Amino acid sequence: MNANKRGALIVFEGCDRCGKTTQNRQLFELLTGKGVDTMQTNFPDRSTAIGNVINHYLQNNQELSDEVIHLLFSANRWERMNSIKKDLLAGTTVICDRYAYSGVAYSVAKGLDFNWCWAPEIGLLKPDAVFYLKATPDELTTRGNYGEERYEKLDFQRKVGQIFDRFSEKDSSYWHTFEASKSQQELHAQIAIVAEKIVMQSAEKPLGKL
Ligand code: DGP
Ligand code: NA
Ligand code: NA
Repeated sequence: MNANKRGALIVFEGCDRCGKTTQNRQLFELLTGKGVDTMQTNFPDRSTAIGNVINHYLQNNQELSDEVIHLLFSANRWERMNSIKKDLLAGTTVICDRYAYSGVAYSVAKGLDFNWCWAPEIGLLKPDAVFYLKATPDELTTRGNYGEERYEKLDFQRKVGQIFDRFSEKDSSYWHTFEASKSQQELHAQIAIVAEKIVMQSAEKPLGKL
């Protein structure tokens, strides 16, 4: 690829079980198939030392205060920033499952202050686009067969969804909302159209910060 052109940072956000991981993979396969140098990543990154603590917390094997786990999730993003930045500048498009918005949504849903939650995310790389897979409350009910992890409870997921809705209104210049209730194929087709535009446009723009 042209060494002067950077890759795009594309983030998927949404409640648990919204279909994000599948869409992330399908987008990766599509872009790669079209010759776009692309990599996939996700947060939390459970492979690091901090990620290991987060993993124990999510599996309910370790109790931590809401503030402490919040800062660890944020630190887990910060510890990956230099390498993601390097990839983007080398021309690789990075598709990321969850980001700072999950950080805020899950903690605000517990009752923490929105601005306090956002503060440690300030300065992270700014996504060129956030693809929000929005599930209706009804749909969350039918998908309610959640697993064993800490946050997989219906009333909690409803609150998380409300915070994502708030971001999608506030940051509408780069948030793109898709109805998670659509079929996998239909969603993929819609996402693909937007993603290809974002990849082209981002190549010419400087990287931003949150
Ligand atoms: P996932 O691997 O995408 O299923 O994420 C695991 C769980 O962690 C999921 O319930 C969402 C939650 N989560 C992801 N990022 C954050 C974060 O930054 N802060 C908090 N509190 N929870 C998060
Ligand atoms: Na999950
Ligand atoms: Na994930």
